[in-house]
Amino acid sequence: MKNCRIINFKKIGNNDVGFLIALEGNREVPFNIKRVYYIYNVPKEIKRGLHAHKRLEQVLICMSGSVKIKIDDGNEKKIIELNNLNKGLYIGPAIWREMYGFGKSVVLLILASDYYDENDYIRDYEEFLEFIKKRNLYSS
Ligand code: T46
Repeated sequence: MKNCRIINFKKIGNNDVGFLIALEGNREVPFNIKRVYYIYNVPKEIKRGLHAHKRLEQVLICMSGSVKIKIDDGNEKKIIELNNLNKGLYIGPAIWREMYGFGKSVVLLILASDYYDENDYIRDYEEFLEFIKKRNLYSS
């Protein structure tokens, strides 16, 4: 899907001494990192996300346990399971996302390209589809 992809991070180390993963902005992470936040202690039955961003780019990394992310570009939908410390899910602008299948042991870390701005959110699915339509018109 355009605007979403798995990034494989390089692990440094081995089973004898353990591993280290280093993430740098504009290198492993394809943008300048302005904000880091994490989501944890989410009950199993709860769905989070249910929105898209107009401009924000993010990389999601599951630091503990496993979580499912449904991504939707208005055309195609995909479900990705994040359960590996050396994989990140890049989500670009104009992608509807839903995170589910948490559990109390899950810690989801997010690296974001910008500061928190509620005006960048599209929290209504119909509005998201309209946004995509307009965006496609201007980009073609
Ligand atoms: C996203 C997914 C993956 C802040 O005050 N600062 C922040 O940096 C963030 C991210 C949120 N908030 C406030 C806004 C809401 O009052 O925290 C509350 C919960 O946010 P929200 O319902 O948007 O959380 P999620 O888990 O549904 O979505 C979050 C991010 O907001 C979103 O950008 O892509 O994680």
